[in-house]
Amino acid sequence: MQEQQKAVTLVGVPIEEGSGRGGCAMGPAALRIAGIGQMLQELGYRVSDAGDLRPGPAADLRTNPKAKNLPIVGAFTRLLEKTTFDAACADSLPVALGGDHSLSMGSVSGMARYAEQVGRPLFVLWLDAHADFNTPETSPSGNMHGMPVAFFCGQAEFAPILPADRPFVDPKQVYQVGIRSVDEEERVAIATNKVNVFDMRAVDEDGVGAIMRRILAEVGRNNGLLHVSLDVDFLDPDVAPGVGTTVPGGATFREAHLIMEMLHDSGLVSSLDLVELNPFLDDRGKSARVLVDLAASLFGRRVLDRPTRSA
Ligand code: NNH
Ligand code: MN
Ligand code: MN
Ligand code: MN
Repeated sequence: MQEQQKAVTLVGVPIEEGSGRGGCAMGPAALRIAGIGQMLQELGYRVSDAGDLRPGPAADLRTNPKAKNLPIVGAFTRLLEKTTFDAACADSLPVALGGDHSLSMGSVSGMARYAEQVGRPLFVLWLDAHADFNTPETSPSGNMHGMPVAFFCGQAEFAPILPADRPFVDPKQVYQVGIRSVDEEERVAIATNKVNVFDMRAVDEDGVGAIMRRILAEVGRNNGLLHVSLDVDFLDPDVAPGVGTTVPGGATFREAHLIMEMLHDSGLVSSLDLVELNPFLDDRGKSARVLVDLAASLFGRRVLDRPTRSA
């Protein structure tokens, strides 16, 4: 394998203003303490650390009760969009260490710009209890961590955070797995826009192995890039309690690992977000360690060598 020469760029994104509560800003520090960088080095990657992004609020963006903390969320979006794009252009796989899920407005938009430049379609795997397809108009909370998918799909009416003529992600190229909490109008929006949703019932009925084989076959067939966005609340709260929006009935430790192992074997992953970790709510670093462990599987740690199963 070529894995030895592969490069990864860690980007700390200490944003919590998209989530409506404090704590996620400590996420990048917790992931570093849990050994994210060392783990990647041990797996043979060249790791560069872009440090933590620290933008000030954007002066041109107005505060808006329907999109809370827009000036700082927008500033993070702009900076992370550029940082992600630059890393991908330098052939280094960007890993955003969150930070709340509003950061995916930036990371995915940066990857969409990169995908357009290299002429490949961008697919997104959204591992989350929530669909995050609200807009300022539909959101019951005004919290922007519930809006990133609508934003990078070009569906949300936002103030001009990024250029209006930027590349968007086709909602039909968004795959959501683990969903079990969707707001009323959001339900309509994901159906209308034909987002591919595998809710927890689908996981129970079909199993994550079958679901992932379908998704990866589709991405592979299209020579796509695959951005993976992992929200801590995708996992069952027993597995990962360190998150503000726990929803019972989430993915098990083994289901999550299988997804990561299959992602690695596919060779399709172009970029990763680890988001919504709230160390203030965690149980002695448990959730931070689970995230690093899952990332290790995604980056190639395995128990035994085995032939790759075909779809
Ligand atoms: N759907 C709710 C909202 O938009 C909750 C979103 N919270 C999340 N998303 N944690 O992953 O406010
Ligand atoms: Mn989310
Ligand atoms: Mn969530
Ligand atoms: Mn790999």
